[in-house]
Amino acid sequence: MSETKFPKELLDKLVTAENIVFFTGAGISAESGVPTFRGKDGIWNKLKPEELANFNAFLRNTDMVWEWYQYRRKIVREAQPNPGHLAIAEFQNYFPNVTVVTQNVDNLHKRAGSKKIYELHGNIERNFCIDCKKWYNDVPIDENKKGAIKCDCGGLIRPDVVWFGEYLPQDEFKQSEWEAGRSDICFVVGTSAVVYPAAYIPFTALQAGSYLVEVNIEPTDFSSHAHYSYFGEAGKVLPEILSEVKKIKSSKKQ
Ligand code: BV8
Ligand code: ZN
Repeated sequence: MSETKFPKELLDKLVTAENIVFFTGAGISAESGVPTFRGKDGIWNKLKPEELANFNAFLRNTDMVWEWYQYRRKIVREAQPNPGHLAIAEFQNYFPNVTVVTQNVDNLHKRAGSKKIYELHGNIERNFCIDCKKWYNDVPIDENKKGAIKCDCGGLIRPDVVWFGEYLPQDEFKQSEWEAGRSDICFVVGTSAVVYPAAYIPFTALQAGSYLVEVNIEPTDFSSHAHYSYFGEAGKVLPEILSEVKKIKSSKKQ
C-alpha cells in the first residue's frame, strides 16, 4: 500500500467499521461560500447572536431578523455542495450505516446526496407561523419586498431554526445520540464545538468507544478529546480519507 499520511489506527478502523457518524458545523460549508459564525470573518464578529438568533430579538426586530435570514437563504440557494459534502455522501457507498448529524441549517448535505441526516438546529428553507403553525417553506426572495411576512391568520412567520434558548428537536437529538453511541468512527468536521447541547454528540460517541477524528483548519475545544485531529480544509481532507477508503475496500475485494 502506498505511503499514507493517516495513522494506521484510523486505516485499521476504516477496514472494520460499519457505523460512521459525521458531526458537522459551519466549517464544512465555508468552501461553498457560506459564512461561518465564529471564524476570522464569522457572522458573529459583526453581529451578536443574542441580537439575531433568538426569539426575543425576532419579536423586537422582526424585519431585521427576517432580512438576515433572507440574506442567508440567498447565499445558501446560490451555494453548491463542495467536495467535503460530496465525499461524506460517497461514504454511503462503502459503509452500511452512515449518519450525518449537522448543526448547519443550509441543506447542503441533502443536496450533496446524503440520505440519513439529523438537523439539530433546523433548516433555513422551512418557516412557520408562530400562531397557527402553518408552514411557509421555500419562501421567495424578493429584493423589492423588504421586511417580515405575515401568515393568512395575521401571525408572524419565523424560520424553522433553533434559536439560542430554544430546545433542539427532540427526536433528531435522540436519534443522533443513538447513532453516536453505536458508531465505530465519529468524524467531527468544521465545528468550533462550543454550542450545546449539540456539542455533546461527539462526547457521546467518545464515551461509547468510538474512534474520533477531527477535521478542522485549526485546533478547537474538542481537539484534546479526539483520537486524531487533521488540520486542513474539509473539502480537501475528506476526499483524501475517502480515497484511502476506496484503496482499502478494493484491496479487500482482491
Ligand atoms: C438550548 C441558529 C435548552 C440557527 C444556532 C449547555 C447545555 C445546554 C445549553 C447550553 C449549555 N451551555 C450554554 C447553553 C446555551 C446555548 C449555548 O450553547 N451557548 C453557547 C454559545 C455558549 N445553547 C442553546 O441555547 C441551545 N438551546 O440549550 O435549549 C434550553 C431551553 C430553554 C432554556 C434553557 C435551555 C440552542 C443552540 C442553537 C443555537 N442556534 N444557530 C442559525 O441561525 O444558524 S447556533 C450556531 O452555532 C449555528 O447553528 C451553528 O451551527 C452553531 C455552531 O457553530 P459551528 O457550526 O461550530 O460554527 P463556528 O463558526 O462556530 O465554527 C466553524 C468551525 O469551522 C471553526 O472551528 C473553524 O475553524 C472551522 N472551519 C472553517 N473553515 C473550515 C473549517 N473547518 C474545516 N474546513 C474548513 N474549510
Ligand atoms: Zn398563522
